[in-house]
Amino acid sequence: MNTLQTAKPEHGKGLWGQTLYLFRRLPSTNNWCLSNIENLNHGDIVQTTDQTDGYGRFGRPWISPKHTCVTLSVILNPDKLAGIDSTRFSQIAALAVQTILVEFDIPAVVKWPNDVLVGKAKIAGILSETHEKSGYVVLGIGLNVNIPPTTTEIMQTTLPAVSMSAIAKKKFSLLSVRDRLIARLSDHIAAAQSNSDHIALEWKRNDALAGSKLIIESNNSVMIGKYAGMDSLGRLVLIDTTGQKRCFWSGDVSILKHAGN
Ligand code: BT5
Repeated sequence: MNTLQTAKPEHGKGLWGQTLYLFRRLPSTNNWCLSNIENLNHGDIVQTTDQTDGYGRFGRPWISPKHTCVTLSVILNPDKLAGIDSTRFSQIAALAVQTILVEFDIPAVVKWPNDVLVGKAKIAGILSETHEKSGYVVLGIGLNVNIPPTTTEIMQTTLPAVSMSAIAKKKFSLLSVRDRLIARLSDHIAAAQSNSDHIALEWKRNDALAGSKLIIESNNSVMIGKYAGMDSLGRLVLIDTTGQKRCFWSGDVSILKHAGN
């Protein structure tokens, strides 16, 4: 039974000096937080280094071979984050991951709605879920740190997957990657609160989709068009084949043609 008592609390290591609870093993940090939200506070973080049944959007599996990934969930109370719409939390998390990767000399970019890529390969995924009764948001982050490129589970993902160690040809300390990620998450949240354009500007500077022709699947329909950026609400904007502007709140995007191809 994984209760808070079975976790190692690291006081001061969460967001804004809150507590980080480190579990030896959990099926899913997001799922655990959603089931135990009453014991958690704004800024607390739940982490495991052995996530056995992680998931992404629409219940897709999220693979994290043990002791090789940062897998954690951050608890956010939207009422305490004036100035940021909670629909933007996952974009802030993607920017925080992208920022630390660049700091580690890994040329990462963000891909709408919730991915971080290096080249065409996915290195991190973000999943934001809202606990209905409390309104708290559980912001899950999975980052591939030391996964060897030959790991079979990771070779079976639909998009190619990659890890920090595979790119940099060296291993990273999971703890220092995690601590830096939490620090940058706090920085991006503060910047988004003080400047309503922060997310859009940072996204534009690091956008994997810039200039490309796309196919988007959303709500059981498929559309092709030219990417026209992310708007100030966080929606993907597409110019369809008739020249009409279309905006999407959610969906799965594939690049048909890169800029310059
Ligand atoms: C995501 O979903 O990318 C969100 C992933 C969120 C994972 C975190 S880990 C901590 C927290 N606890 C959880 O249980 N979840 C969160 P989506 O956009 O639906 O992408 C899922 C797809 O990514 C899968 O269908 C695979 O093709 C691919 N995938 C799975 N594991 C991967 C990995 N380690 N690296 C790259 N791609 C992966």
